[in-house]
Amino acid sequence: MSESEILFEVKDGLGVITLNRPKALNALSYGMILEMEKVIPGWEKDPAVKAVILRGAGDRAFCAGGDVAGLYREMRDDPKGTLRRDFFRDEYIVNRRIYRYAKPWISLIDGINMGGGVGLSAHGSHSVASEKFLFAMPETTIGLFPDVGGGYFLTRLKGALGTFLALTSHRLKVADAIWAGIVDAHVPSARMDELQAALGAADLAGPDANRKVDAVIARFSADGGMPTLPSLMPDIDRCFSAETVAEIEAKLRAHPGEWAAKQLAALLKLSPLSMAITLEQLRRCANRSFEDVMTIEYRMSQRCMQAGHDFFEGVRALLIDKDQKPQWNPPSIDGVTREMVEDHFKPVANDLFFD
Ligand code: QUE
Repeated sequence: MSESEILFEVKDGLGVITLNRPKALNALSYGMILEMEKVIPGWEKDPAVKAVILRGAGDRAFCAGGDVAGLYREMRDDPKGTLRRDFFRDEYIVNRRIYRYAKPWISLIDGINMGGGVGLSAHGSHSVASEKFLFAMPETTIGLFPDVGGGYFLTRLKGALGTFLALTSHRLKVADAIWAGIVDAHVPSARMDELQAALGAADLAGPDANRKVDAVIARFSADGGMPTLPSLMPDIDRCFSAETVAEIEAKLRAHPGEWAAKQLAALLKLSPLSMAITLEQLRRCANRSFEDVMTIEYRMSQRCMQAGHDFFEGVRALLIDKDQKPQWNPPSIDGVTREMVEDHFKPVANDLFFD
């Protein structure tokens, strides 16, 4: 086995990328991001590559997110470090390259896919998920916001579903992810290799390459089961269509039943500032281009990397000390001012723009 954190191989006309940190659930390190950005532009022009396949090593995860522990360590040990600036910039450049990729970008998701992993899969042309699939945008849990293009795809989901997923970190299994339009099809874990071989054997040439990939995937697709979201959507729409986090909390408080009480209890554990900036992110990103969304999210990311932000407390409590008891600042939503929120959307010195 190679020790590389990410593997690249051209095989049967497919550019195959394997995220290869199985012990860290394939969490995306800065090195992995840089290597992707080195290889994938070349594959886009290389006639020997007809499509890209993205997979995760090991049997648990596709990708658990970004390597936020690395950002935490730099913040703690090296106040002048540049990782906090460069990580998000280069990650978002890769997300945008995938969104605009000229060839099929096919993610075979056989396990956990959260945060940064969603940014590598959701913006591609195709994604399939196995029975081990588990999706979430869990960033409000650690004092961040649903980035990597969350502002783009979450605002395009039905009703208030995107707001619900963004604020609560709610997890979806494969049936719900298909229903939501976050993945295209269910392919059983046991058939993922076979699907890849069939894509390798297929003629994917021409302008209808994406349609040809659809047809191959359809041969391996199975029923993903019954989604739970259809019956929850009335409650989600009623409680999560609101202008402010305080209003959402009030609606949940007033809403009868166990579901609303559970959502409220979940929200009350999360970073109030994260929830407020996330709601503002979704408002500002609705109907914007992918590139505009990445500019907005980059500004937000840089504000979140400043000393004293909830992000460091969240990573500390959830991933480093694992005490599960983050001390958020402010501790509740009534402490979050308009100015604190607006601060996350101001231009930064090293702004990220695309032409
Ligand atoms: C929220 C997140 C992340 C998270 C947990 C959250 C995240 C992330 C990881 C993670 C998980 C396992 C690892 C690792 C990182 O956890 O982005 O290195 O081994 O990468 O509540 O956003």
